[in-house]
Amino acid sequence: MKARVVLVNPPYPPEVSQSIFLPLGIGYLAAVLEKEGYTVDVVDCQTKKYTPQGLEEKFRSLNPDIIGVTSATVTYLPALEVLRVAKAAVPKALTLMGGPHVSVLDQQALAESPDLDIVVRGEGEQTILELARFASEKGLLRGLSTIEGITYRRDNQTFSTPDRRFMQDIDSLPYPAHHHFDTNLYKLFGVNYMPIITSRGCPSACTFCLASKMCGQGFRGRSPKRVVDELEWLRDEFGAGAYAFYDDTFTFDLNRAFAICDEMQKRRVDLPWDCRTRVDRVSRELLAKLKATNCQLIHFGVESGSPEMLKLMRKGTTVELNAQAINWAKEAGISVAVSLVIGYPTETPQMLEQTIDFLYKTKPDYVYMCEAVPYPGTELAYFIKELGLEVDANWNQYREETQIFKNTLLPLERLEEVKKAFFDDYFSYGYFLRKKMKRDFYSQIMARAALNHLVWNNKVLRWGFRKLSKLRAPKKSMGGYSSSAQEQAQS
Ligand code: B12
Ligand code: SF4
Repeated sequence: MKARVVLVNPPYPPEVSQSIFLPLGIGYLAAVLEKEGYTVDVVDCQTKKYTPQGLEEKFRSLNPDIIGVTSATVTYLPALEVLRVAKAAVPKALTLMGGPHVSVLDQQALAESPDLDIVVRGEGEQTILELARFASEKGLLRGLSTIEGITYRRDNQTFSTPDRRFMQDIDSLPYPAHHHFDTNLYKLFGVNYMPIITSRGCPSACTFCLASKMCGQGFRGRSPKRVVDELEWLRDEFGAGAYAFYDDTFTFDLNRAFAICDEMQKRRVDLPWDCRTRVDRVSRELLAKLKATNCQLIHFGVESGSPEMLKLMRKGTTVELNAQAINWAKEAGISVAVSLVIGYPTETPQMLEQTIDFLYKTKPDYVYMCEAVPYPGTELAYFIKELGLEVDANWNQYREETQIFKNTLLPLERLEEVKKAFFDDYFSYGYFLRKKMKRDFYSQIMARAALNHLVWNNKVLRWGFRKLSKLRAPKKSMGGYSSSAQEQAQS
């Protein structure tokens, strides 16, 4: 009998307000399993709120052989709670966890949770297929030592099999199994904003980022034809209204990026889209080409306006390259969002001022200010340990808005002060109106972020907003781009 598999997207911790999004990892795992004839159910605890009893009931009714939970650091503790409920409901089920947090802290996860049987490290498609095959054919926990990329417990000991090599032919992967999700629940401003990943791997190794560990440093791109097939599929089957290209560095291979645009033009795929890339992987010509295919927003990892910080983060870019890419994109008519890492160890108030000056000089359309978060496995995490800085041990706090360690040179109060002063100025009424009047999808998201900020900072407006709309007051916004789950629901 073929194993029945349930895949779970855990909830965010109750104190965290985050955007909800179609989880691509689960989508890919479900797709490869279904392609091989396994029955898969998906439980998304972010769009549907379950009580522990409700979740237990759900698992019991599905009665699966395997229950797999995904997790990042911020969702790790809720994911353990899902496993506790899962084991109580279906004790025979083999429980798995994967994702960036446990790919690094595999042993710790097994030690912390008696309800977790196996950690899947790194890319999971091939591994889950092999686990499903074992669960179906050979009986649980037998022959695990032959499956690469897992860590498991047996006789009170943990065993790690060798890392699995990254898949080379990612074109052979099926499309993510979005049919398991009600895509209406992930809409933004009524638009079906559908995610796509056209490549895996990032050849850079910035100290604060885990991407090259999760997907490898070798860039693996899908063929332009297959990419555009998927774009058409998203449009025709799911009513996509805009595309989010979630590749780590979409334009790493400039020729491939040109070829994707050619294919989009040829096949008249012209919905608005946005992508993420490095400032040293764009040219004027490429940006013009992206614009011609309706790329409306480009996200650059600018990180800092201080050359010293860029060096310390091993970003491999310069302040000049950052400014040049922003100018080029604006010249091409594409809006620019920049992400910054602030509060990095050894950053001084003067360095932070350099970053703020950079923003005033280059005037990007949107700014994310992300705290330097020492995700397990990053060089930043090791650096902080080396410096002996005090670190927050609560995984629920590991997100861009929270300070996780104390930078003695740049106290939290100072950081908050600088951030607030910047956004008070940046998110002006003028900014709000300009974006609102532009009417395109991305400008509406930016206008909403500005409105949140304006409302949050103005007592009268906040009071009026509550009274008039009878909606809960928007959460404080400090430049986070994606709207929270509540805002998504309201939009
Ligand atoms: C795109 C992206 C996003 C998108 C989401 C895309 C989507 N629709 O899924 C957006 C912008 C919304 C996003 C949000 C956030 N992200 Co993000 N994101 C990424 C990025 C660039 C790619 C992730 C991706 O989709 N990969 C492709 C899919 C197929 O891979 P995957 O999800 O990792 O799943 C595979 C394996 O992990 C494994 N697997 C995963 N789960 C399971 C479960 C089982 C049972 C098994 C067997 C296997 C398995 O198999 C999957 C298939 O191969 C990564 C960097 C990277 N390259 O990994 C960062 C990354 C995952 N994000 C990160 C972070 C921190 C966040 C945020 C917390 C940021 C914040 N707001 O503070 C939020 C919330 C994340 C959350 N809830 O999980 C960190 C995670 C670090 C950590 N230890 O937690 C990463 C690694 C970047 C970094 N800073 O280093 N993110
Ligand atoms: S921050 Fe961007 S460029 Fe740097 S390693 Fe991560 S994905 Fe690659």
